[in-house]
Amino acid sequence: MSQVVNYVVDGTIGVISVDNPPVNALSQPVRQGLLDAISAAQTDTSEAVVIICEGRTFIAGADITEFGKPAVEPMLDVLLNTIEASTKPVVAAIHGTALGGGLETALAAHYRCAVASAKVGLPEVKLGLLPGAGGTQRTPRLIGVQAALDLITSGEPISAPQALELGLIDKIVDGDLTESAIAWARHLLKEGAGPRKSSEQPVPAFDTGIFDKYRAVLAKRARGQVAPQNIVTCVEAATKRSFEEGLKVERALFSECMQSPQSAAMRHLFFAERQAAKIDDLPKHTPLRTIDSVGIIGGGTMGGGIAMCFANAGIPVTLIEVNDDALERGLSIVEKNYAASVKRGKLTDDRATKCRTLITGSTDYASLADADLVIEAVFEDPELKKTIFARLDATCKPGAILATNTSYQDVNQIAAATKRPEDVIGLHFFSPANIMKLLEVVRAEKTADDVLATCMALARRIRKVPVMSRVCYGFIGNRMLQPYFREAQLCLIEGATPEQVDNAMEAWGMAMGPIRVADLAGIDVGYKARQALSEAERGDPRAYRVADVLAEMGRLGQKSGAGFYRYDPETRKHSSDPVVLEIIEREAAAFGIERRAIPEDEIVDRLVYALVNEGMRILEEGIAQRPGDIDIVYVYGYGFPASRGGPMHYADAVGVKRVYERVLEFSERFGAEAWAPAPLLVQLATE
Ligand code: 3H9
Repeated sequence: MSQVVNYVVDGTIGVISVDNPPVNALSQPVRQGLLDAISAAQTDTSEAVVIICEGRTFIAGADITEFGKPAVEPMLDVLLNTIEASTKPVVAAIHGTALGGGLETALAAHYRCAVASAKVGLPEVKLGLLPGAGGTQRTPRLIGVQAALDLITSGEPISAPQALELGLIDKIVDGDLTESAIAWARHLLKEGAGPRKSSEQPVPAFDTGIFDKYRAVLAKRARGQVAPQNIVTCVEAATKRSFEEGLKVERALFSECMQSPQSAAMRHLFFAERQAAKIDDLPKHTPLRTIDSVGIIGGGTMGGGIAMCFANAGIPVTLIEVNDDALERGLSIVEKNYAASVKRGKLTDDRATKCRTLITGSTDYASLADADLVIEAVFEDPELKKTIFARLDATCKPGAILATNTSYQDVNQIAAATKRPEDVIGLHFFSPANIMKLLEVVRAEKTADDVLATCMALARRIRKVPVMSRVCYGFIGNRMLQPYFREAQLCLIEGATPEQVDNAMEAWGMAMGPIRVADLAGIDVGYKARQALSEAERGDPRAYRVADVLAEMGRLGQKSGAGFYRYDPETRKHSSDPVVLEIIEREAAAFGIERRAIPEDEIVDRLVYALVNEGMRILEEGIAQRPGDIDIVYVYGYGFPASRGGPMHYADAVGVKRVYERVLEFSERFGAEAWAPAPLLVQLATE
């Protein structure tokens, strides 16, 4: 037997166990081992077979590191067909997460049991793929078309009890899984239950219009993505063709997905996300500080959202506000957010109440004396932040971590307001903080190793994706946003309308166009920030004049009902506003700009390459550890399309040389001040 698959016969039961840490992925030796074991079981004294896994989980899928390399036999679909063809009944025994090819393995078995805590799912779509080993054919046969489409197109795992209800698994077992599975297999034998092939079950009745409905919904929800549409085609094939013919459709469409740049981008993100959690220069076993209680200064939208993140993870929070009124307002926002989560079906009433009771309020800093971590989340006033940190220094216990949620301020200076700069760090949450997955962890010059390591680990506890940034104005994300917004505004004044800019970027894949983002964030935010800067620091006036005019007119964006667009007070739906176009034309004339039609690809290239060029600088300066970290920031924090892999991956996919040439062209046309290519871009393009 191979080292990663063990096979023993226990009386009448053959037990195949997979042991391929960390997640029992189906790498070649596992496939071979499974094939050898199931083949051996056909001729030995066993009467039934159990497939089970060692370690923390059942098989979590195909081995993603093998993707993009030449395929090595045995192929997974062939192996699974062999398992299903077993003349002796096969039982899959699931714990942890049976995902992708792992769940497909279980579906090829004849019976499935799981511990109650197990989760099962087909997350391939998140890698730009579809289940490629029979999953799209067996699943609808077992749970019906609609449930199959939901499971496979969302990629979200479901719990064992949900899977039981759907009919995806047969039984939930208590106690030791191996013993329970063997006992069940014996019971099945006693009952005379033979092999029961998923592939031979008829697909339950369904509404024939369902496929077109899903195609339309997915065309919106997963704009431009190949895999979700291909999944619908595969599931449809399961209802119209034989199992064997359906498998052929699945194989062809799986291979189309695998070769698409979209899947390459999404697989890159899978590994980039895991890599981002690692800090290269931290000793591996850096001890962590204990975080059992959190204080938050500022009960605004941000503070309240951050409080919810911790409460949702079971960590008690004390919210500090300046007076009772403000505190009440803050707590009532939290209350409303929880009610909204319950309404959307994200939380049960019971769970929301439990989380809500973990958040208490106070107007007295003394309540923070025992907090393990305090996060300051007040508005962006550097002096106020320093005052708060001096107070925290005087109040908090030794060893408490003092964090700021600033989006722009210098964390080194904030740290210098305390006598313990080693305990100070930036934790930059994104709004709405209880929903957005990104957390920029800002490592200041004196931040202690254990403080950094604790915050990176804590991020995972509160279900965030952490990325470390060093200190600079705006850190990774907001710093790159500046040239991106600059180009969006320049496109406006040079000739595009707000719709043209937004439509170009949204058609390209951004979740929201930059002009609508500006309206959502509030035009006054940038306006106020500019007021604090000198003329020289504000940069090219053509890039902010229109926004300034709007802000001075009280058109602050969505919150005031109008900004670059008008907003319906009820639905918040945006519509274009001729007044804005007049303002743009007037300001363009004042600058002596002759407006012209700007091609869509120019809009996209200017905005995206502005991100890339700044990203290169961020890398050179060591603000980000690696290009993948920047990609994670943009995909999780700024609505950059995952199917393009983030700005840095996109630059690679397009070819850095091509990016460089376009940047040079922009530099000639629009000026070297904005478009001087980053030295790293030059180096990579000319190497
Ligand atoms: C598929 O199955 C296609 C088939 O339909 C058809 C084929 C023909 N492969 O996430 P973690 C590594 S597509 C290789 O930190 P957790 C991961 O990189 C696949 N490596 O742990 C990390 O390495 P490192 C469908 C994998 O406990 C380490 O394991 N399946 C794979 O937070 C620990 O991972 C999926 O998409 C893999 N499949 O979460 C499931 N999975 O330590 C993907 C993980 O060097 N995996 N690694 O950074 C997951 O969702 C999570 O890893 C899981 C565990 C929930 C399992």
